[in-house]
Amino acid sequence: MASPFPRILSSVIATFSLSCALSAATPVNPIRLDTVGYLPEAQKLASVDAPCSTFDVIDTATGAVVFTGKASAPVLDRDTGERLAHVDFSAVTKAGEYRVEIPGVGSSAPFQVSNDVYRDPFILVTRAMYLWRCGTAVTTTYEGVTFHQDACHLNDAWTDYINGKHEKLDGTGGWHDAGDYNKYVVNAGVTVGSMLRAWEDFGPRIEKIGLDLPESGGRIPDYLANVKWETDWLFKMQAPDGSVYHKISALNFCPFIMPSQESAPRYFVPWSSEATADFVAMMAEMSRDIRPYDAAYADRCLAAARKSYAFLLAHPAEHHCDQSEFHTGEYATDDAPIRLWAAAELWEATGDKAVLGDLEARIRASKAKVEQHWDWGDVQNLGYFRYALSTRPGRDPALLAEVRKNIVATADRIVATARADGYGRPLGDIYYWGGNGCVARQTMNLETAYRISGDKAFRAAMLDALHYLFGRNVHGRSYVTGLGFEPPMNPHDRRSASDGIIPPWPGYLVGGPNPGPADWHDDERDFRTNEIAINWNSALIYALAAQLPR
Ligand code: 9MR
Ligand code: ZN
Repeated sequence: MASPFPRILSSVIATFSLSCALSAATPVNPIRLDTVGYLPEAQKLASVDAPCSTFDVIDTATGAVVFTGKASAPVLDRDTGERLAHVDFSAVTKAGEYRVEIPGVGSSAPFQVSNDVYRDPFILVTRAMYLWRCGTAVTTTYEGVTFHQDACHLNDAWTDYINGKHEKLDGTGGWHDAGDYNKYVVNAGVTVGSMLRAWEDFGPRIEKIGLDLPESGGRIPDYLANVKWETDWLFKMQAPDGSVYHKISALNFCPFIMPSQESAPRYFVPWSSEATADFVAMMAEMSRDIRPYDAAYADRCLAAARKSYAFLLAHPAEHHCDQSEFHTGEYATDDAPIRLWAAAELWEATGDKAVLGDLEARIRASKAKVEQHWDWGDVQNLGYFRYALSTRPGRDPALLAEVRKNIVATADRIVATARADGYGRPLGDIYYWGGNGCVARQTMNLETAYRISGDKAFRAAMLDALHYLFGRNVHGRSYVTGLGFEPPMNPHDRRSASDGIIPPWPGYLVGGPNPGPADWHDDERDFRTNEIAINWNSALIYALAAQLPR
């Protein structure tokens, strides 16, 4: 990715060492646990980076010791190099607020135990998608602070790069991508896919929750209306021939200004097969999910999906677009995984035998290799999950058995990885750009495997992902703005950096440590570890939706 910062600053950021990052910051609490909290019946573990033997759990309301236990012997954590003991306070099941106290070590951050401990976080993180809206004013008040953005990018966008003429075509709406304000169809793919998958897997629980959106009170449930804001925009990204424009973007990332202040021209960027395939999948999926509430919209989505699918069949070669004049997000990748997901969603939406044939040929060609951790380029996983859990008839039983077996085997590896990690991190010792989002998205592998096998270990490991992201990590901090203990205060988010308000916009998961376990810097310049992005938030939405009360 072209850097929005001078090369020299990027290399300064990149050369922060693990030790420097650990020692330069305020001291890290050695008792690391989920600072948001735990479900009553769930396993509850803290990782302790200090010698310890016994520990107490204190009820913060009364000061009473409600549980006393013994810490495990310390174990060397391979990636951080720390010797971590575990304390297990699963026995604390009564709703309340608590902290762990260890003689000679100190006291943990407070945490909740409650049946609906992830409900408010779910609302916050889902509403954060609304706050990402482009082309409209948005406002929210959180913990007494009001955040506001005026309507932005009302001139989206110019056609210079798609037809050689300097004309305006309506490309308003949609979500900004991340800490930057551009709009990319490929990253919309995994985002809409993860959010709609949450609706399909946990809809009855989600539907009970109001999101207080401008659309609230209408005939479409809030959660779907929230996603529809993006599909409304996607229609504008489809060319008359069915190809789909890759993105709407300025030539460069803008400085830290509010979105309504960005005046640089923004352009439609030519079609790509990746964007076209993602479009097919998103529109086919939306057509199914929204049909009970708005059949006409569902029909429009399905017609658009079919049209772009036909275009893809007529253009089987991978087609990346020329982005050479653009120094913004690229989101260029192998299109085969995305074509697989597109076929899966269109088949599920229509039951069309020819589309199933295409899907199964693609699954065979891919060897049904389920990815253990994945992001915007690996949406074949969404295709496998769809294929495996569909109730439609007609699948090849041998292939179906193979896909299901691979999903379960991959989830087994995720569970083993989490168990072997000192912080229960389901991604283990792998760290890359956006790793936090991938930790959250692994919960989809686990939920799918659970639905296939019924093995409760998968459901338990889904909580490990949340615990890591909310503070059971080397920093002992929450990685989500506005939630838990010492959350990020300076995310790489242009709104947060330029609105003149101290707390950052709430409900956003930052990319996380990269390239090492401690390489996270709560510094607004550090787009490599401290940026926010729609794809990562969507994964956290899925992970939280899975834990909503029934
Ligand atoms: O999430 C993307 C990551 O996988 C890539 O390695 C990185 C570099 O290309 O780009 C990330 O996506 C960024 C996008 O290019 C522009 N908007 C912000 C995204 C999050 O950092
Ligand atoms: Zn905008």
